[in-house]
Amino acid sequence: MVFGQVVVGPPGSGKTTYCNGMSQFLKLIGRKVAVINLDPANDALPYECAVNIEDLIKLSDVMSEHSLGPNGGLVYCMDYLEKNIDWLQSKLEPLTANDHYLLFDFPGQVELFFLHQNAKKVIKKLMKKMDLRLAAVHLVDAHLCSDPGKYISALLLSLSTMLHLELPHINVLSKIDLIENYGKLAFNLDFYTDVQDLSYLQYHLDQDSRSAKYRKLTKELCEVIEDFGIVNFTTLDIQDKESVGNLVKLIDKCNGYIFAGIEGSAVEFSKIAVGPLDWDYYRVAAVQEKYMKDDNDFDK
Ligand SMILES: Nc1nc2c(ncn2[C@@H]2O[C@H](COP(=O)(O)OP(=O)(O)OP(=O)(O)O)[C@@H](O)[C@H]2O)c(=O)[nH]1
Ligand SMILES: [Mg+2]
Repeated sequence: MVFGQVVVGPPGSGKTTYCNGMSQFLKLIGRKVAVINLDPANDALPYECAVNIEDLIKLSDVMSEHSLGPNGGLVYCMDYLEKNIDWLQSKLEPLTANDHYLLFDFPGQVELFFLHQNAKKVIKKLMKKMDLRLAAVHLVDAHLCSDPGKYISALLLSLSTMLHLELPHINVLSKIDLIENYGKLAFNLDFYTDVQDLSYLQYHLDQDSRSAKYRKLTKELCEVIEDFGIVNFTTLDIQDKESVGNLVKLIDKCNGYIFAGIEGSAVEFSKIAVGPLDWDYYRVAAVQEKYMKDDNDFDK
C-alpha cells in the first residue's frame, strides 16, 4: 500500500515550499519520498521532483497554441493530464513499487478544486488504479485570520474544497509565523482553528461600512459553515521541525499510514485512532504563545 498527500490551496499559500520542507522532514525520519509536480506554472522548483508535468505538457505552449491566458491554460493542462493519466501512472509505478511516500504539488488556481472536475478525476483515477492512500492537505495563509471577511472566505473555500475533493482532508493555516503581520487577531488562536462559534465574528464585521444586507448574507454563510461542522484548522510554520512533526502525526492518521503495520484487532486500531484528546488544545495554546503578541506587548 502506498501513502501520500495531495497538496492544494490558493496561490502563494506555500504549497511548493511545503512539499520541499515536508519531503526533507520525511526523509530525515527515514521514509522514501517522491515529490510529483503537477503545477505546470511552477518554474523554479526548490525540490528535486520525481515526476514533472512539464515533461508531458508546457503551460507556455498551451497558451500560445490555443490563445489562452494562464488560468485557462492551467485548466487545459489538467484536462490533458486526465486524458493522459496512463503517462502519469507509468511514471509513478517505479516509485510505488519501491514504497515511496508521494507528495503531489498541485496548482493554486482554486477553481480547479471546487469547480472543474479534472484535478479530482486525476486523483481518483490514480487512487483506484494504483491503490494509493492519499490525504488532501489544504493550505491557507494564516494572516487571513486578522480580517473577519477574509477569514470567512477561507472557511468557505476550505469547505467547498473538502466537499469537492471527497478525500481524507486536513486544513492548515500556513505561515503561522506571519499570523499577526497584517494586524492583531480579535480572538485567541483556538477560535480560528476550532471554528466553534462564528456568531462572535459578527460584532467585528459590524464595525465596517458594509450594508445590512451584506452582513445578513455573511451571517447566513457562517451558519452554513457551522451546520456542516466539518471545517477546522491545524497550524504550520514550515521552518519549525516541531510544527511539521505535529502535522505529520495528523496526516499519518488521516491517510492511514499509521495503521499500515497493524495486523490485529479493532482494539489496537481504536487505541491509535482516538489518541489523547487534550493534546490539540495545549498545542494550539503553545503556538499562540510562540507566534502571537499578548495584550501587554501591544500596550508597551
Ligand atoms: N514565513 C513563512 N513563509 C513561507 C512559509 N511557507 C511558504 N512561505 C513563503 O510563501 C511564498 C509562497 O510560497 P510558495 O511555496 O511558492 O507558494 P505556492 O502555494 O506554491 O504558490 P503557487 O504555486 O504560486 O500557487 C514564498 O515566498 C515562501 O517562501 C512559512 O511557513 N513561513
Ligand atoms: Mg507552487
